[in-house]
Amino acid sequence: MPANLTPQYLRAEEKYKKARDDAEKLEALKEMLALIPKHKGTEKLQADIKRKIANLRESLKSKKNIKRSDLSRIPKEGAARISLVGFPNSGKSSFLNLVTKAKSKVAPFPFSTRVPEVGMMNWGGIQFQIIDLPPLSTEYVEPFVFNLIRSSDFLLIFVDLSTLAPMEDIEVLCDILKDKKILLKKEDVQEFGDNFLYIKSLFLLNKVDIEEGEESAEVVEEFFRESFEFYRISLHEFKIDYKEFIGKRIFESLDLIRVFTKEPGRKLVESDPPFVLKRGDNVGDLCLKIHKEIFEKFKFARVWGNPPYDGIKVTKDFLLEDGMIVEIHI
Ligand SMILES: Nc1nc2c(ncn2[C@@H]2O[C@H](COP(=O)(O)OP(=O)(O)OP(=O)(O)O)[C@@H](O)[C@H]2O)c(=O)[nH]1
Ligand SMILES: [Mg+2]
Repeated sequence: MPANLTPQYLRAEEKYKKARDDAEKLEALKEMLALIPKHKGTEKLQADIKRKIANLRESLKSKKNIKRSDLSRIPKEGAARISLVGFPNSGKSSFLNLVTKAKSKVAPFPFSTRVPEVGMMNWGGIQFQIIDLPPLSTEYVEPFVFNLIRSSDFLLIFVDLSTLAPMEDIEVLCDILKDKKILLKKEDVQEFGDNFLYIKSLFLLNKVDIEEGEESAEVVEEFFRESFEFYRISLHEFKIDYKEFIGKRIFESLDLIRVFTKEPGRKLVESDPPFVLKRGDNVGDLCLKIHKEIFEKFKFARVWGNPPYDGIKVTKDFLLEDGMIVEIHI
């Protein structure tokens, strides 16, 4: 049976042949399907168009998924990666904007953050990478959110004191993470086993400015006293002390130390950022951090710092402490 294709259909088919990408092809195919004369003679052709549409939709969907999962590929920068985790509206984006130069969208409605936003927070001369994440939810949460949480050295957990039940929120939040094999309670590690990841965290009880905010914070803290560390904040009445406290807690719980280096015979350049090392690292570790060649050519170092070291001569084994100044001789 003749197909009796119309000029309009043939034009749509031409569009399909000339389409530059899958999206254009899909548009043209949909047009072709709408314009094709519907009778027995075109049944095979109709089926063919429908199959092509289905295949293209599938391929476009998987391309879109790959793109979303790419969102977790954020290169690590600074001394540590800290992710902001919490339910919608708890203040994560407000926090990022207050402690870094980033400009994440803040809104009174939930789910305003859809993709991760990154900023660098300066604390004590070092930089922490802060990632503002889309909120957690009992509904679907995109996998990149958990991938970014897993790749973090520390989590700031935001608790909204203005919700009906902040304590329940905390329980649910922990369950959502546990479901993804992420633990916030150290004591849970033994119970759940090795394929769970424990990540250090600080719980920020936000919005203490609201009526009875302090009282609510008190109750939450009392209830979870054994399990988590809390800190009360109001991002509407932000204080620089918050940043100081939070930065120090992160720094200390990650067992980091800052070590300054100076050139032999020269004064310390105050503006030079310190090297960030782990507690327990020695002068040899510092050399390796600077360059392998420095480690290999190392003769001795001089160290200033507490307990009163006034340029004492040391070897690679010398244990470093936070704030020490080191002069390496090669
Ligand atoms: N009263 C009060 N409101 C706050 C405080 N911090 C944030 N808010 C408000 O809470 C709302 C949500 O703030 P966001 O910073 O967008 O919260 P979020 O956690 O990023 O929200 P999502 O992106 O949806 O996950 C905004 O209207 C803020 O102005 C606070 O300390 N006190
Ligand atoms: Mg947000």
